[in-house]
Amino acid sequence: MESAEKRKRMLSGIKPSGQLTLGNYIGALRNFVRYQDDYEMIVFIANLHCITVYQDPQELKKNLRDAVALYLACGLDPQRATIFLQSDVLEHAQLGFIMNCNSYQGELNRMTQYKDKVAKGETNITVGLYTYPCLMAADILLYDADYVPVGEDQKQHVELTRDLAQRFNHRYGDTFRVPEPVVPQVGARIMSLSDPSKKMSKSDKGDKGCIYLLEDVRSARKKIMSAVTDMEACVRFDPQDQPGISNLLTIMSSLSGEPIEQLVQRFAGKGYGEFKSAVADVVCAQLSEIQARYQQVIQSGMIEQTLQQGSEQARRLARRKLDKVQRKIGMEFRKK
Ligand code: ATP
Ligand code: LTN
Repeated sequence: MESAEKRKRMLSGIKPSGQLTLGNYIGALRNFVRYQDDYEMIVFIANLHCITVYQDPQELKKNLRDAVALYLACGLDPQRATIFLQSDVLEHAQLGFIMNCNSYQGELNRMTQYKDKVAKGETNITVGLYTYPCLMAADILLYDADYVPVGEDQKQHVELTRDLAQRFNHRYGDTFRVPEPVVPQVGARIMSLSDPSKKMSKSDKGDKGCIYLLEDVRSARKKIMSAVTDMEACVRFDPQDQPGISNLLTIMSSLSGEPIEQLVQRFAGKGYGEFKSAVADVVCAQLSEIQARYQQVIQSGMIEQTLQQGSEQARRLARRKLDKVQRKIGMEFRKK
């Protein structure tokens, strides 16, 4: 039965720039699944965002398919959530350009992801990567999202989206809903197992620090057992002085639901080997469950059907919003 009160809308996306990781799962994906009962959920695969960095076409195709399969395997339900491929809804790119024209270079220069790449001396930064936050704003504003669940690294982009929405509304009259980021309290930034000062990242290829959702569980266990820790020999939550152990505590707590303080008590006086082994048990159990469902999804034909249905639903909403935007700007004068 339809509830009389209109549900708030939530929207998010993940770039298929590699295989999805445990960081993506804890920081984003599993929250989409949790929220789908309480919100009108729209999730997409950001395949425009991912080509801001060169992708091997064969690998990209596989990653795309796997990303959709993993959305479903992790529990997103196409009956409750709208799931689609960003490039199937052309309005994203169109509103993205309009957002480019309403953003300033100074604002984009301040985006941490871009600044970090410049600071590292990367020279082949594409124009697409530079303007990517404008496309992300378009993704969100096209659907009048109330909330955007993301990991810590994306909060700044949602804040820029808010600024752009407010600026547009001020210039052209009320057009966009101003969204709010939703960042999980635990697990918003899972760190690399091999360098706990860095975010666990799917584009760090060949890194021992990253656990992939479709990775062999034996390999995942090995990575956890050899995760970088410290010489303190004490399981304590102290991200500053014991970043490796704190990261493992965060991973375990987010997957098991057991509060960090309780885990610290449970492992008081125990060695790192025993603690790591317990973390590995929890991670491997979660991976096994996801991988079993992934196999079912891959064989079911659900992927095509989900994307077809999702893109039709999304297109309807996006078209209406884009028409409104173009009329407000004065760049369209016909009634549609
Ligand atoms: P890359 O590693 O290629 O930079 P990414 O995984 O950071 O990519 P996305 O795939 O777009 O980027 O991220 C999807 C979602 O997962 C975002 O909400 C992001 O904040 C979250 N996320 C990514 N990595 C982590 C992490 N290590 N910990 C927590 N959340 C994360
Ligand atoms: N930029 C995000 C992925 C992304 C996204 C979005 C997230 C693209 N569009 C809209 C939330 C809402 C990233 O790289 N992690």
